[in-house]
Amino acid sequence: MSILENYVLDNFDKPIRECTDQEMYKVLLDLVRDKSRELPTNDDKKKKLYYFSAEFLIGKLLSNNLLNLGIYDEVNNELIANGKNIMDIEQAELEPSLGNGGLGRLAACFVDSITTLGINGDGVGLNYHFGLFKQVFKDNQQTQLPDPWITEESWLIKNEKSYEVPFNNFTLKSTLYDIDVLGYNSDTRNRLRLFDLDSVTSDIIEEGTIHFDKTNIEENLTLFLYPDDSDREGELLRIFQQYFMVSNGAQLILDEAVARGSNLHDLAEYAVIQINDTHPAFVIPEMIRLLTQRGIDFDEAIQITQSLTAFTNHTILAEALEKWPIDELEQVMPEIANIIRELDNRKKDEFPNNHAVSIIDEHDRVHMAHMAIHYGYSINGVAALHTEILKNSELKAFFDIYPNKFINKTNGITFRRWIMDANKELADFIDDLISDEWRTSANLEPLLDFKDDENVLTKLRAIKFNNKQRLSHRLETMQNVTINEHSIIDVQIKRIHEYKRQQMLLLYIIHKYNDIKNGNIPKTPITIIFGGKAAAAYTIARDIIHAILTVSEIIANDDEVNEHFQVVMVENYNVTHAQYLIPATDISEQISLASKEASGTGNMKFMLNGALTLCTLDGANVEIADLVGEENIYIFGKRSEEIVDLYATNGYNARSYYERETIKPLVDFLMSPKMLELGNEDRLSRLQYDMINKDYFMALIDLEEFIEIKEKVYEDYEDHDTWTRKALINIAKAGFFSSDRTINEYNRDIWHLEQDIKNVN
Ligand code: 26Y
Repeated sequence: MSILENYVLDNFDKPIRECTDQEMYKVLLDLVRDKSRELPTNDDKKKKLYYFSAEFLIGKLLSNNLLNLGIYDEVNNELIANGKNIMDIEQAELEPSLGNGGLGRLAACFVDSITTLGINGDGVGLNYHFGLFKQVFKDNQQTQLPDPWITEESWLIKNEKSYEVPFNNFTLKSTLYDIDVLGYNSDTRNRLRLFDLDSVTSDIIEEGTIHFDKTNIEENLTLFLYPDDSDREGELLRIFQQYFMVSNGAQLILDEAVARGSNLHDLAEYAVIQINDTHPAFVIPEMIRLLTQRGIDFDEAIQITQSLTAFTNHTILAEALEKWPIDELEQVMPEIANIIRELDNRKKDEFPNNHAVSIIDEHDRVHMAHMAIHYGYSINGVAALHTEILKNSELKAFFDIYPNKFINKTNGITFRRWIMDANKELADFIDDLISDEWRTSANLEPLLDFKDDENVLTKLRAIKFNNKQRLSHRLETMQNVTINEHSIIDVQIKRIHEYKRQQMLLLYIIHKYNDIKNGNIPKTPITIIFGGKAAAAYTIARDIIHAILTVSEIIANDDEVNEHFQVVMVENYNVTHAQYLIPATDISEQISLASKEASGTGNMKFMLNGALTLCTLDGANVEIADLVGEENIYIFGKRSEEIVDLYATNGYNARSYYERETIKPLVDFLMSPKMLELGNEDRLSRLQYDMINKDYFMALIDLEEFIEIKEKVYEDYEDHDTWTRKALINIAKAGFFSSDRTINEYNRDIWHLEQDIKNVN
């Protein structure tokens, strides 16, 4: 009997051919879940990693899990033989958007690699009923709706474990859900451990909005990822969530460690905690509290906790570094507030007069990162440049006292999702050229042998074209926009943030539009695609979305221009969209203000799929440039030292750039009659005012260079062979960015766990 028939008959008593896509989805889910369950966990290994994260942006799991189980082709062939298409079946799976962006997607790539390498390690987080909001465009503006993902047919498996979390005045009892995490061809599995609360209900959400009573903790605790925290109630809810997550996680660790033989004094031989940015940093005082409750004295509890906790920093942006008012902690969890006070006192005694390293500052705010650095044994940045900036400026005061705690771990991406699943045709072609060994080693360098092989370059172009067609088809069905699959596809997809400078690309678009109106027709049509959500409370970011959508409408309506130039903003950008967009892309926009993007991981995904990078020397772009060489990448803009210096000396004046004759008309276009006819005056005038008078992330400083290099990039595209050769070199050099390499390094330098698979490049 074939792999599917049994399941189909058991469930529906009819042949595959007669099942709906929804029914087939249920069948495949059952099949994958059963196959996963057959795999043992890694619990026979003594020491275990707990990757604590507020976000796991896992994306859809079906085809990824089929691939990791090694049965994708078998299943796919049987579906095809029965007139089914796996892509259609996948539409039935709802994407769990349990993350914002980079940090959450990194956590998802990491658990895949941890399992692939045969490391004992689970992810610990919360089971949000709604992930990040669903973005819907209305009148050229972003609106936010709840985005449900939990249905009858889901990957969640209820676990019997439950813990009590003591808040001030009341206690909440958790429910644990697990999602199995599979590795590539791995004979063991790990799990995501997602804590939840049975009393949480979507009934308290105001119909058609993401608003709800923020004080009703029992009913709202795990409802949303990052509820709006612009008021005190919202901040308190975030603290409730964080403490609920870490208290459950810490109790789980103690439970499991004791079951494996720990006497708690030796806990660090059984467990290591990696905290993904500061959101889970309350695990430090909570672990101390739990250990003392179990009879360990306070000093030793601190020592034990310190010896098993490591911290990753993902940002230098001040507004993203969490600082909670101590009185709010007092209100939610007084015991934890007291422990933090004690931890702070000890450091104030140890480092008198060194205010820069205080945990509690003079405004009575708790600096979560400071606590994590003092009371953890390791702190890492996420790209070489980022770690240097932490050491030399942002966290210099800490580097001076703990030089040995600082280490770099350049981010990576899982090749399973980002090429094998997202770009099957390219993956298969690579197999033909260099054998499939790269699928486990991530070594793509043998591709370099083909850089002058015209047949190979031609085939690469054909694959790119097919991916453009696939994208075009998807955008047509999802958003009713038609893109030209023969055009240059130029893409910026990421959260909308001023430092990422979507507004700079927008100004370029205005320049290009004017240029085409003036008769300079591009040789090949150009399609610029944006995707990304703005935080609901981030006004300027929402203004930027509005301006992009409005400009894109002007261009679409203009018959002199629309054959040659198109601007599209993908609605509700998420992991699934990314899997279609990235393989179709020619130009990867990585244009953050130097020093501000800690690493970026989209940049790595694009490179792996044969896009050329147009970038500033920021985050991991620096390492990409080192690997591919400057002739295979487009670099522009001010360098990070200069920018750091400009901030230190207050040396940037937006208006002086605005006054330039190349720039002024572009910024003023925002308030032109054409824009005002279709757009919202408040939003457009606020954006224009901000660009002229504040421009805190210096969109104007690099604009002239940006315009110049963009013209060069489009020009270079016309030499198809040279372009594709560069693309091939990019693919060949992408191996370093496999998250298997990253995890191998974490394990070698920070975690020190048993590891089954060692041959990573
Ligand atoms: C404080 C809270 C509202 C908050 C929530 C989410 C703060 C930050 C974040 C998310 C940060 C994030 O995604 N950072 C990104 O992490 C990636 C993985 O390391 C990096 O590649 C990327 O440069 C960085 O912006």
